[in-house]
Parts: sequence; C-alpha cells; structure tokens
Amino acid sequence: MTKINDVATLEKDGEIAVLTLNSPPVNALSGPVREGINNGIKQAIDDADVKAIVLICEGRTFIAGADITEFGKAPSGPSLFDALAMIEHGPKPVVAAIHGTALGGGLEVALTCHYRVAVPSAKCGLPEVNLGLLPGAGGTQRLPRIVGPEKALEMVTSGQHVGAKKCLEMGLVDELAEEGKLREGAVAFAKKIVAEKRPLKKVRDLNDKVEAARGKPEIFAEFRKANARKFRGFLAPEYNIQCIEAAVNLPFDEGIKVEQKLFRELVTGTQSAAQRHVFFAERQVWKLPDVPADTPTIPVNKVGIIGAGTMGGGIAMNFLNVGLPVTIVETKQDALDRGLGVIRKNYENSAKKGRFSMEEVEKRMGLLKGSLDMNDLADSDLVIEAVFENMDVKKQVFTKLDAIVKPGAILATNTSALNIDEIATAVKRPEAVIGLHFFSPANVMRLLEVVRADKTSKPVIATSMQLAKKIGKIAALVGVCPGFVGNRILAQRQREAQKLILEGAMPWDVDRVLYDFGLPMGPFAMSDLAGLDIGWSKEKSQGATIRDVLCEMDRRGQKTGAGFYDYDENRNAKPSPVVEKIILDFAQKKGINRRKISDDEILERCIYPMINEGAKILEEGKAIRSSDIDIVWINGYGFPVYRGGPMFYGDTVGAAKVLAKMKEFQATMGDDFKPAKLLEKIVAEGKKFSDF
Ligand code: 3H9
Repeated sequence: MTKINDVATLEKDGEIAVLTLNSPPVNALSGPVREGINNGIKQAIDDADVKAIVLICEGRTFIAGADITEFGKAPSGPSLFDALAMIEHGPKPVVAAIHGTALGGGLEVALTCHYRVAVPSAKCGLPEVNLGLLPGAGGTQRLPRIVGPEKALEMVTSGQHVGAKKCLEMGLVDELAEEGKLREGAVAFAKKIVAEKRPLKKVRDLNDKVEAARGKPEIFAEFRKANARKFRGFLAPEYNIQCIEAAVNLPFDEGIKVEQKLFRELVTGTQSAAQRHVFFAERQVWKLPDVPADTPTIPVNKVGIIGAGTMGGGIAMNFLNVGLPVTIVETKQDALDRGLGVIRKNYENSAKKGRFSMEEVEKRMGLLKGSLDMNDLADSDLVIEAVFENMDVKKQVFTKLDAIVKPGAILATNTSALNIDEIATAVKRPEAVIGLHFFSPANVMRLLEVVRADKTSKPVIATSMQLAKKIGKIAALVGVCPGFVGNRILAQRQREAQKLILEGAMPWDVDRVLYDFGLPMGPFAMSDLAGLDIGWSKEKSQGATIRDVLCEMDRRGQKTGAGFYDYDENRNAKPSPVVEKIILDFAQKKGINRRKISDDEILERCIYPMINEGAKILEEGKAIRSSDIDIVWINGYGFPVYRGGPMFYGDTVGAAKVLAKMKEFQATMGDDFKPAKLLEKIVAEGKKFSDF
C-alpha cells in the first residue's frame, strides 16, 4: 500500500489500483482530499501495470460534497477541476465505488469517473440548492447528459438523495454491488471492463438526451411555473434551472462557463451565506454545552398524553409514527372519541394520498389507547400534558401525575406561555419537569422548543432532545421566560403590526411587505387563518381593539368568510373596505393622526424589534446561541431560510444599523424600541450576533 498523503492511499489488486480516501466525518473535498485524488490518480496512471482504477472511501460515506467550511476562504491545494480533469482525461478507466452518499461535489467526482458502482443502500444527489448554490464542478452539465433534463431539473432543484436502485434505472449508476462488499464488487467490475476492453465512457461526450430536449423551451417554462410557489424568493433554484438549460442548448464547455459564472454569483451572495449558516445551525442546535453527549438518558417506551384536543392528538401522532405506544387521557368520553377520531382520520387521509398503507394506519392506531382515567398513565416513561392554558388547571394535573406516575418518568408540559418553574412547584420531583412546546399542527411542524426549568435534570433534558430527534423534530433548548424564544419574539412583531395599522398602514400593506420579505404570510392573514376569536370571549368583549370589533361583527377570519380581509368562496382574500373604515374610525377615536407609512418603515418596525428581543434573550441566557434563535424562527414561524433567521439577518443588515434604527424609533415612539444591552455591546465591540 502506498500512502499518497494523510487522507489517501493507493493499493493494487492485480491490475486494478484502488485509491482509498479517508477523511472523516464525510470525506468532504477539502484541500488534502483534492490532493489525494489528484496525486493518487496520477500515480496509478503512471504505473504501467495498472489497467483500471477504483476510487472508494473509508468511513460512513463516499464523498459528501465540497468542504462547506472552505467557502469564502482562500483555497489551498489543487483545485477540484484539476483533480476532475486528471480522472476524466486520463487514459485509464476510473470506477467510482459508492456507499453512503455521493452528494454535491462527491457526485460530481463520480460523474467524471468513467463508471459508477454502488451498494443498494447508497444514495446520490446534488443538494447544493439547499445551501443556496448550484453544483459548481460540472454537475449541472453532466447529470442531464445521463438522466435527461427533466430528471436533472428535479434533482438539482430539490436536492433530493436518490437511492441506488433508482440510480441504476436512470443510468446514473452502472452496476450494483452486494451490500457490504463494495470494494470486491467494484474491483470485479473494473476487471470486467478491462477484460471486455470497454471504452472510456466520458459523460461530457454523451449528447443524445440533451439533444432530444433542444429547442423545447416549454420543458423549462412549465417546470418554472409548476414550482413557482416552492421557489419563491430563492435565487438558487432559478440559477440551477438556467444551468440545465445551458446543458441542453450549448456545447459542454460553453455550458461549464455558464455554470461557473452562476456558481460564483451564488457562492459570494447573501442567500448562500444564510443557507450555509442554517446548515451548520441545524447541527449546532443539538449540542448543549452543559449536557454532554454522554449524559445518561431515560429509556422511553411508553408515552402518556393528557388532553385529546388538536394539540394532544397531534403530539400523540409523532410517537405513534415511530412505533411508540401512547395512552391519551381525556376527562369526557365524547372529547376522547372525537380526539381519537381525528387521529384516525388524519392517518386515513395520509393513506389515501399514498403515503402509507391502510395496514400501517391500523398498526399505528393499534398503538394508541384512549382512557378517562389518569391512573392508566402510571407506567408511562414520559407524560405530556396538553390541557388548556391555565396555571391552576396545569398545577392540579401535575400534582395528580406526581401521585400516579412511576418514579423516574419525565413529566412534560406543552404550555406555550406559562411559567414552568411554577408548574414544577406542584410536584415533589421538579427535576422531572420540562417543557415540550410543540407547534401546531404538532404532527407536521418541525420545531420543538425544549424548555428547561430551573430544576430540570440533565438526563431529562438529554432524553427530551434524543426523543425529539427520534420523532423527526428539530429541537432547540430554551429557558423559561414569557413566550419562551419563539412567541416572545413574535410578540414584538405583533405589537408593531397592530400599531402600524392604527398609525397609517392597512393590514394588507403590512402583510404584503412581510410576504415579500419571504414569510409565508403576514400577521393579519395569519390571524384570519387561525381564527380571530382564539382567546376572545363574547361576554368580555368591549370593542377595545380592532379584533374585538371584528369578532363582535362575526368577522372571525377565514372560517366565517371575513376577518381582516373579505374572502370569496375559494378563500381568496381581498382587502376589505369595511375593515378599512373600522380602522379609520378607531384611529380617529383614539386621536391618532394617520400618516403615510413607507414599506421600509413597516419592515424595520416589524423585524428590528424581533432582532433586539433575540439579543435580550441571549443576554438573559434563555437561548444557548444566536443560531438557535434562527432555527426556532425558521422552523416554527417560516422565517425565510435564505435570510438565515432573524439573527443572521441582523448580521447581514449590520448590528449598527439595527441599533441606530432602534434608537431613532425609541426617540419618537418610546421604549418598545429600547435597545438591548447586548445589541449596544455588539456594536461597541464591532461584533456580530453570530458571535454569541
Ligand atoms: C458542493 O459540493 C459544491 C460543489 O458543487 C462545488 C464545487 C466547486 N463540508 O450531517 P451530519 C459535517 S456543496 C463540511 O451530522 P449525517 C457536519 O457539519 C456540498 N462539513 O451527519 C457535521 O459536523 P459536526 C454539497 C460537512 O450522517 C458532520 O460532518 N453537499 C459537510 O446525519 C456530520 O454531518 C452537501 O450539501 C460538508 N460538505 O449526514 C451534503 N457535510 O459533527 C451536506 C457534513 O461537527 N451533508 N459535514 O457537527 C449532508 O447532507 C450530511 O452531512 C450527510 C451525512 C448526509 C452527508
């Protein structure tokens, strides 16, 4: 065996050279890996006894892409293009041997190899789009030459990982090797192509599939139209499409030039920086400084849920989905029946859509037990309370649970607002109490705020994070404070939105600005969707807010055909003259002199106080790091990924600008805009939010 460098070795198996890369964790294409490929291939080419070369990786995966940490830094070592040219233009066949994932630059390496062999469990993909990028090493030009432009469009704009069997069908992989025997399989394949004297198959020279699509711009027009909603606001999908178009319409080398130009534009832009930030933030969020990875966890084999309402039912589904038995407790039979019925219906709807079989529905429902007796939760390992938001009721529930549930179990509350330290005073084992704040619909939304109370034990925290992962959530560990991280920040925006419509904007102005910023919908459209009467009571309503007035008029949102907007029978929203008049009258009654409010002011007043609140949260230690706040807002509230979350967005705007605006607003509008101490400090020290 010859050592090429620290990450690459070359070995001979008869007339086949095997170049092995070993650069944990994912064999990303760092400088040493590029050097290993370049020099290893060269050495094998120079060895007259070698007839073909197998490129294979150690560890959990084939090359998973470019080294994302290198973007924006000065490159070192040979360029990826030199390494790729060494493979593709070399005189000897190179076979990529794929296990785990061949992603991004990894698949691009495999595409310059002359043949590809994979184990059945392997996956291939070009996920650059998820980092705000496009495949910048020839992937957009080579992939359509094998799989055709339609499939290539799907792959580059979705970033999906395609299983090896499907890759074989598409021609992306030439042969499957037996699972666990990749090296043997790839070497045997290489020997076969040598024996058969097969030609060097260069993907760049294949033209039939792209030529067939030439002169058919409708392929691209239709694709854009069909995906317009999904791609809204993102640059990368469109740039990827343009590259595939170039592959179809231009000679290979010209197409590469288009790819390079568009790649450079994306990689130096803010969107990709934001999306790369999110990639690392999603991994960071699991790391808890004072709860190390080896903290003991509590085995959770049985889950209890109190409350079969929308929240309780949705929460239950998460556990049933992964095969964990759930007992759900209600106080009345009809409420229980209704709750269980909704769960069944949700599953049946998924089965009808083809997501799984009817047997699977029965399997999941078979794990679910309904009960009217809390004693049935005695042997649960985790109980989640999802009753309505009232401190006294919650405390009573916890005191009862304390007497019933076995020692060592986790007692969780799904409260979105109440003080969990106070809830924990209702039990003799406060160390077992934690907040698990699911977002509605709980079976769909990816975010889970894991709320650590003063006395919550580390094993309870570690177990909650582990469970979150198991049920497919992204969890952020946060501290107890009003609204925790997500809703506390939301309150800032809601307050400003309400003030803005009295001062001069209309609901549809505020909504438009925030929608254009990239949020799924603005605050007023959101209220209409959720129902304006959540938390409103006819008896207590005194017309004190615009919402009160609307509810009193039975304009309770989409469900009543009117709210802040008027709705037609298809639920299309239209600005409402009635609401406009209500707002004008209301402002007049309050003696407010309405003025013209610019879109910039709407945006700054809605978003900057959110960033400022995020800084307060960090200063109080209620979130571990600023990127955790970004994760909460991206996954719980639809903050646009391409802006990186509110805190990253604050960095792109610049903390100094945020501070200056907060001060300006404070001077004219008061202490709602009082800058956080941490914001002042960040500016004074020339730092960024992401440093915290
Ligand atoms: C590209 O290729 C551009 C080219 O077209 C252009 C060339 C000119 N770089 O996810 P995990 C780290 S763009 C650096 O927890 P898993 C990750 O941060 C790239 N680091 O494991 C983590 O570190 P830590 C296109 C990377 O088993 C550790 O590895 N490729 C990279 O759940 C483990 O990761 C992609 O977008 C990287 N490329 O999943 C693929 N990838 O332990 C991105 C991972 O310190 N990667 N790390 O937190 C993935 O999708 C998943 O990591 C993978 C493994 C599926 C591979």
